[in-house]
Amino acid sequence: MSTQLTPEHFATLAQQAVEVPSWAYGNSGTRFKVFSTPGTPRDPFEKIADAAEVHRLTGLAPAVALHIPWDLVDDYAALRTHAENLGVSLGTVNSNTFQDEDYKFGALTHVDPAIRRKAIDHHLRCIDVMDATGSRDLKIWLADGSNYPGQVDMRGRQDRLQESLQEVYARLSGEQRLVLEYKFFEPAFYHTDVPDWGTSYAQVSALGERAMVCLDTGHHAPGTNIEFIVMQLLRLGKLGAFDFNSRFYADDDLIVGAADPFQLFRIIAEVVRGGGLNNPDVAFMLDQCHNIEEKIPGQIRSVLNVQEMTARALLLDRDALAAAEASGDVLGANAVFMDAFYTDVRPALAEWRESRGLPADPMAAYAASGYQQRINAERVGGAQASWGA
Ligand code: AOS
Ligand code: ZN
Ligand code: ZN
Repeated sequence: MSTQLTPEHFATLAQQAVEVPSWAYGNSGTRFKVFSTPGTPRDPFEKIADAAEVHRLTGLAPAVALHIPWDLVDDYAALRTHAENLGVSLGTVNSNTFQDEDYKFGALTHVDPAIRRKAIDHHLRCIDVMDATGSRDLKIWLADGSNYPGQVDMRGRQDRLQESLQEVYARLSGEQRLVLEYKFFEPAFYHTDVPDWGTSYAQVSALGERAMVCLDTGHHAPGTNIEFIVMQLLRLGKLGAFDFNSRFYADDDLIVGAADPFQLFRIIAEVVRGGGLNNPDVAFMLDQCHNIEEKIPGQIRSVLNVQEMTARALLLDRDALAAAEASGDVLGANAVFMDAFYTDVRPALAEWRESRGLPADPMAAYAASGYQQRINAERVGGAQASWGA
C-alpha cells in the first residue's frame, strides 16, 4: 500500500481544471433572504475579475461559466478579451428559462408553440454568445415540470422537449456541445421534465454525439448512489459535465466536499476508474452559491477541495483493490479503499504548490493580498447576480 503522492500523481494534478460559475461571485440567498456582501461585483466584468483571482492563487480554475441573461453584456468579444487579459477563459454558457412570467408552465416543453419558440430562440441566442466567447458547451437546465397530478400530459412534454432540443442541437457548430442537466425536483414538486440521468440520457442520445448528460451532485434524492451513476454514464460515454456542490437536504449548492467529503471521494474514484479525469469530454464545474460566507474564499476552498479529493482518489491502490475484489476479500478491499480516503494529502499539496510558484496556502494568500479590501472600497451597490438555485 502506498499513500505517498508520486511525481506521476502530481503531473496528473497539474492538468486539473475546475470551471467556476460567474453566479458564485454575486449575491445570492434563499427564498427567505438575499444577503448582500461587501465587494460584490456590479457587472459580469467584475465577476470575471474575481474568478481570475481564484485561478491566480490556485492554478486550478482557468475558465468561468456564464449564465444568460444574468451575464448579459453588449459586447461578448470585449468580455472575452477582458477574461483573457486576466488569464482565464469564458466557459460553459448556461441558459436561463426560469425567471420569465411566460415560463410559468414550462419553456422547451410548453404546450403553447409561441412560448416554446421563445425558449428555443433564447437557446439560439446563447449559442450566438458561445460563438463570440469561444465557449464550447451550452448547458441546459430546465425548471419545467408540474405541481399536481393531472396538471399536464407528461408524455406530450417529453415529445416536445425532444423537438425543441433537436432545433437547438442543430444550431451548434464545430466543437460545440449541448449538456442536459437533470434534477429530481424544484421548482416543480410533482413531476420534473428532466428528473433523472435516464431521462437526460434518453433525450441527449436521440440528439447525437455532441449532446451529453450533466450531473449536478446536488440533484438526487437523499441516499442515491451518485458514483454508480457516474460509473454508468462514463461507461456509456455520455458524461459531459459535472456541476459540483454539496448538499445536506435539497439543492443546497454548498461548497463541494463540505457536506460529505467521502461521497466526493467515491465520485472522483469512479471518475478516475472510468477515464474521466482530465478528459476534455468530462467538464468539471462548480455550481454553487455563497449565501453567507465570503465568496472568493468560498470558491478557493471549493477548487482546493476538488483537488484534495482527486489526490486522494489517485492514491487508491488499484492493483491491491483488484486483487482483493477478485478474491472476495470484502474487508480487505474496503480497507484499501478507505486507506486512500483517510490519507491527509494537504501537506504534500502545499509543498507541491510552492514548488510551482503558487501559494502553499491559497486561502491565507488571499486574506493577505488586500484584494477583498480593495473591492470592498471600490464596488458600491453590487447587484444580486443570482437567485440562489
Ligand atoms: C439548478 O438547480 C441547476 O443547478 C442549474 O445548473 C442552474 O442553472 C444553476 O444552479 C444556477 O442557478
Ligand atoms: Zn446545476
Ligand atoms: Zn441546482
